[in-house]
Amino acid sequence: MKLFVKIAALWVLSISAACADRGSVADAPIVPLEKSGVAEEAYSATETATAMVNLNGRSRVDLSGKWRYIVDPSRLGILKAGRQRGFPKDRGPTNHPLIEYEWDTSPTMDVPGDWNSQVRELNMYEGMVWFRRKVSADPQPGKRYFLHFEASNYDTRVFLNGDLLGRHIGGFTPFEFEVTDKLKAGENSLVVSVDSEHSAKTIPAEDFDWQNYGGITRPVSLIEVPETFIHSYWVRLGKAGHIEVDVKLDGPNRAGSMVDISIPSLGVTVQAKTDAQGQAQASFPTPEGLKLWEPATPTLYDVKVASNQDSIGDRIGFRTIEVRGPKIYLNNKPLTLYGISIHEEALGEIPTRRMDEAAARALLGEALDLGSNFVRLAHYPHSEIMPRLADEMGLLVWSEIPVYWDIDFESEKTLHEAQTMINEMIARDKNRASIIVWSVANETPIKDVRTVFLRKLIDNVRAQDSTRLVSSAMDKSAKKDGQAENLIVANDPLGEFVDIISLNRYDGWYGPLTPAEIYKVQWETIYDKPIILSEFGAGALHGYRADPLTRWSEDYQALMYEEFIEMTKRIPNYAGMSPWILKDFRSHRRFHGRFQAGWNRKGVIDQTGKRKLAFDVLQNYYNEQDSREPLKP
Ligand code: GCB
Repeated sequence: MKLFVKIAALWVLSISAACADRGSVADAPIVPLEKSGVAEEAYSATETATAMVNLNGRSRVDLSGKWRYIVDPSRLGILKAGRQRGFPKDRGPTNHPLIEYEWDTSPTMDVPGDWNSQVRELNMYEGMVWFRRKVSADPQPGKRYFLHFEASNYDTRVFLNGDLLGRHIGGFTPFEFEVTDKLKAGENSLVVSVDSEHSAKTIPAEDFDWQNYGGITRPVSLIEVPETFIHSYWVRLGKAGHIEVDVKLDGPNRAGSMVDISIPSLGVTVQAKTDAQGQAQASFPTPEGLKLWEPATPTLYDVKVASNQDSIGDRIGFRTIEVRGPKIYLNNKPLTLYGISIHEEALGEIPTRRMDEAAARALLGEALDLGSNFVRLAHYPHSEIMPRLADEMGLLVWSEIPVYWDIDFESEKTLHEAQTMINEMIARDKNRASIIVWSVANETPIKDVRTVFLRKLIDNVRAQDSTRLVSSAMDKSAKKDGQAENLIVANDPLGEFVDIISLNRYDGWYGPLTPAEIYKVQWETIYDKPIILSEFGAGALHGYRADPLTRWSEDYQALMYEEFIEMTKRIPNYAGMSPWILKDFRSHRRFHGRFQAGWNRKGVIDQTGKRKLAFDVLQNYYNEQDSREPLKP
């Protein structure tokens, strides 16, 4: 069969991007925006399709660098009826009295990046900012071009050479627009508006406990692919002990094409033919000698997918994950999750959402040093770098969408947006063996409309992926009459639909108990399912030492960890934990002047990585449990 020596040269780029924003565009005539195709209705009418997978395997120009920006708190850059505005038009200097902006002299900031950490005045800003970058291109016949955004937070509109390409809602998942017919040879103007404001209608809504980093927070690329290209693939170990493959081609020759899938080091090559939609499936028995992926031995294989015109490689691990009764099984062996929760915020005195490989390695490296075999990537899909590194480092992953606290559960539109977030999360990461749990929400109120909403999300996840578990972090129990004060009953009706009952508990911090009274907390469950503590914790300022019953001290936090570890013995069906949280993180709802000053202090390390006493408590516990040793049958 034809192989994939199909050639790096194929991937050599024929596009070139301007290294920096070069400025100086001649005066452009003023075109009424109504005639330019940029009308307000168009903004809400556009939507994106799920983006292609695995950018690393593609021919692309990384558009990272300094982009010009304009802060637009009144959203004047969007055409308002009857007004001559519109930053999308890449005008140069002009004397027109109604056009009071000039891209070429506007300030610059780094993309990818959040504006909060880069521009002092924008530290707490929530609203609209416009960005512009010049992109030089040399489009080749027979090739297709896409502008791909790995994420921008929250509501993004993208314009190329003044035309709206589309709009994307959601701050943490990738999206792209095809620009094959719009990309000019020479210089192009790429203008992007990003609005980070949250409302009762957004996901999350207005109240959430982390810094709302705004901006084009993850990389933007101009991707070149063949006319018919490999849009996506999914290679995994299925339940029946077979390796299963799905491939999707996009382009005029997508139907009836042969695709080859190979795992050279296992001597496997198979072929499949695409259907009318460009989709092909293959399934083959698990090859002899296949080493399963698990934390102690995170084996990854080079996998290649090739079609007539395209080929792409990835590193993929194979494992199974299941729940049977109250236990979780990885590769058929009982598994306890020894984890830690992590926000997407880099270590450092000036916190940022921008995550490069070094920043991601630093966070996951701390999780490994703790002895974790598991990380909860809270509260939204993190940069793709995280699950890719987790694959390499042997960390199991929980990945979630930002349905957080109370959102507009009544709204069809909100449901649609949440479904899109799930689809985009799964599409991007389904080849990552490390991800074992898709979670649809965090701490939502118990009410029917919520349960119906989340059940639809869960059904959507299950329809797409039967090789992972589904959960949702819960915190409430429906109280029974006469229930003892310190009794926690895992009985949220949502529990019926998830695989793992995950509970966030803050006894000893938000409730009336002190850490010394946590021994009084008792547990019951109505579900024959595994229970994990998806959060617990206490705020502590690094370096503040005091009596263990003094709030905000490291000693108080350490005692809480000891008591919660002890409490796990009283939790029925106990299957693991991901305490809250690895690192102190920025949050605008943390007002305590002395101890918080805008930081949630529940980290077991502070923002620069200094470890608190609780780190040692957790590390000792995990090491005593042989948390990273090979699993036993
Ligand atoms: C929670 C939330 C988490 C908060 C944490 C806290 O229950 O899930 O997002 O940051 O509590 O520190 O209060």
